[in-house]
Amino acid sequence: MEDEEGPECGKADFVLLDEVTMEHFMENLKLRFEKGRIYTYIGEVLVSVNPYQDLPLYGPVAIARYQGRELYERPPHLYAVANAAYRAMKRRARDTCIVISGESGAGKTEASKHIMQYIAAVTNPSQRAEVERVKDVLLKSTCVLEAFGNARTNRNHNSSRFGKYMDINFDFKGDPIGGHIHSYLLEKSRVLKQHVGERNFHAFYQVLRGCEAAELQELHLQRNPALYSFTRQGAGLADSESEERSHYRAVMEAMQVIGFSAEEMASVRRILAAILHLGNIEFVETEEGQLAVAEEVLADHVAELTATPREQVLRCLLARTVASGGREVIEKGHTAAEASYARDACAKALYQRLFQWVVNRINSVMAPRGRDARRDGKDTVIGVLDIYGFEVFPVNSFEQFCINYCNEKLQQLFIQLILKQEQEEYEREGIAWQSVDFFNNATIVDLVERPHRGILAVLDEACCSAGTITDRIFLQSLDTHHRHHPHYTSRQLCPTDKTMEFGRDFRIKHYAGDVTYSVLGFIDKNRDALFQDFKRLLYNSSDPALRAMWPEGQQDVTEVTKRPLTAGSLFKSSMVALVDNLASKEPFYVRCLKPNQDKAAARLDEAHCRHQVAYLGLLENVRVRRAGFASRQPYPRFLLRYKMTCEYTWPNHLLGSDREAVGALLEQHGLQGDVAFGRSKLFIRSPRTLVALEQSRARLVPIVVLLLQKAWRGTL
Ligand code: AD9
Ligand code: MG
Repeated sequence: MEDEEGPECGKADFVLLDEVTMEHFMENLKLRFEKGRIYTYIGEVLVSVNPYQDLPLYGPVAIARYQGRELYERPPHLYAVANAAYRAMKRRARDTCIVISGESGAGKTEASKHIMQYIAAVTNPSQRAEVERVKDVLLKSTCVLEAFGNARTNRNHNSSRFGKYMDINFDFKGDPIGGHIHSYLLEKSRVLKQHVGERNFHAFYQVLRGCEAAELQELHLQRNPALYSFTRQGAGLADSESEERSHYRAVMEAMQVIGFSAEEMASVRRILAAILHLGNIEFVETEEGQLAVAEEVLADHVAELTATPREQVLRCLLARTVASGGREVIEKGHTAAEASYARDACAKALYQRLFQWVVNRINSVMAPRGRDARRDGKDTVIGVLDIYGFEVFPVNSFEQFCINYCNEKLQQLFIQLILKQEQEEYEREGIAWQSVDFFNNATIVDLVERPHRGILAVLDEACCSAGTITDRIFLQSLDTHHRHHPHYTSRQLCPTDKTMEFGRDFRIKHYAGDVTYSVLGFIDKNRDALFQDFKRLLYNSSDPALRAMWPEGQQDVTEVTKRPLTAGSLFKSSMVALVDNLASKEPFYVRCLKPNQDKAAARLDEAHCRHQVAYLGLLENVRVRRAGFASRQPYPRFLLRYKMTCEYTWPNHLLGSDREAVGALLEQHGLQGDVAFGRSKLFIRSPRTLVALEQSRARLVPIVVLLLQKAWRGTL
């Protein structure tokens, strides 16, 4: 890796483009991508293009090059952003965060891993044991969470099916002393059903392929994923068996390092197996017209693996207990459809609780120790956000709706912070501000989350109504509320549009493109009901890990009258809290681009990238950055870079202040008319000035290097 980039690599910062047009932007992006330069700045924002191949950009040598450097000293890199966030936190004792965004498959998760590796590599020079332990857990947690929370989709072979925000806590020395993971809405419907060509969560295949034969036998499982309804649908697309086995071993080892006990890991395997067996249970009617489980042995397996009584498992599958006024309860038999529904709800809930339990266990071992003792305000945090990217599938449901709403929220935050930050900086430095027009997606966020009429509120209303409201009626209600909204439409409102189905689809014009959602299942997924009997059953399990996942199971059946919050409203409040949290920290942004739809190495599909550049608002980002000033630099940093170009400043200036020295330097170049002097920074209006300075520096660098070499060799 070279430290300097020549002109053949294009502009390392889009702010330096001669003109801010899509053509110029794309030309630079393409040129850099072809040269293996996948990173480019827009000021302090990093634009990253997924190379879909291993490039020699990472590892200890590269990390050392970025350690302790300023952002512009080296070619653009994730390490530089990680370093900037780390240094800003340390220098100013302020919390910072790194927000990684981009569509599914753009490289967010990989980016977050590089950032964590950088932070782990540059901290704890004194090798304190506790800090090393925390770093190990931080790094290993990714592998475990990916096993349980990621899956193969048609967009990405390792797609995050949950949102992840991780706080890393640092002590006053700048060493990591703990962390906390917040996870957001796991796509649990995947447990039951996967689109053609997709898979269930990795963990299922890893257990099937990775367990020893004897272990599998104990779990009553056979190796072949095609034997299980829940893992069958992605048939033909499985990773190779040896790959799956090595993943399994890596996950088990990571769990061990984190501190999961052997007994806990066995519980995890048993729960995964119980879910697979549950998926194969079917219901039949007996000759007496009674509902029964077709293969009772499967219910036996579920009972054994969840350490619950067989009779009760069967009862939960075939009937439910309902309160019949006062403290009376009666048992009501399921229809076949109700039984299937209950089975599926139980499988989804089992998996979701398992996932949450894994997250909680990791958090418990990462919690900063002696928290109360450290109320001196000296500990600080870097937050890293890696959330599921914007996605569009042939059929989009409640999950895509939530994921895309989440991306709208993050785009909104980006818009607000970028504008806010610029404005604040100009104010702070006493410089006049000139605003730039943005497409503001606030109106789409509002369409989704507005109280009383927003889509989530209308959905909640439908869920609260007693029984009879169907998805179709919910859609009619949406049409009534939003018929004039510029970002909402449906077949009812636009009868000629045959790409939507009557009574089933609505469409949102998202900032990133149009998405048609099918309302089928919206009410059900939002209600997220699970019969109380299952909760009680699992709470009474004699497996302590499983029991801990179902704390509300201890409630008495007659107590359960309060309506639980819906999935949508819980998600909305978690998004609002997330955005508030991010807004309270100093943000650094990584904007990931997906180069093509085929996961092909080294191929940049121009139309696809153009679209992303447009919707991410990257051109506007460049314009805002340049609106008043293309570049700003603290006086000392400016001098460090350009002092060699002026006799008054080389090797060191003797003027009263750095600001005066910068003034003298610019005057000598005749560039003083193009800048404004802020309180602590120099603001440069046109990129040409920067280019002129860079050229002047480039002419002198070889001479300076020669002089330095001679000086070292003692020949000078
Ligand atoms: V999703 O919203 O979770 O579906 P991500 O997280 O944006 O998505 P991810 O980081 O998983 O995408 O990247 C997708 C794939 O691209 C990875 O599995 C790698 O095979 C590939 N990738 C991403 N970034 C890099 C990179 N810097 N170098 C090499 C990369 N390959
Ligand atoms: Mg991801």
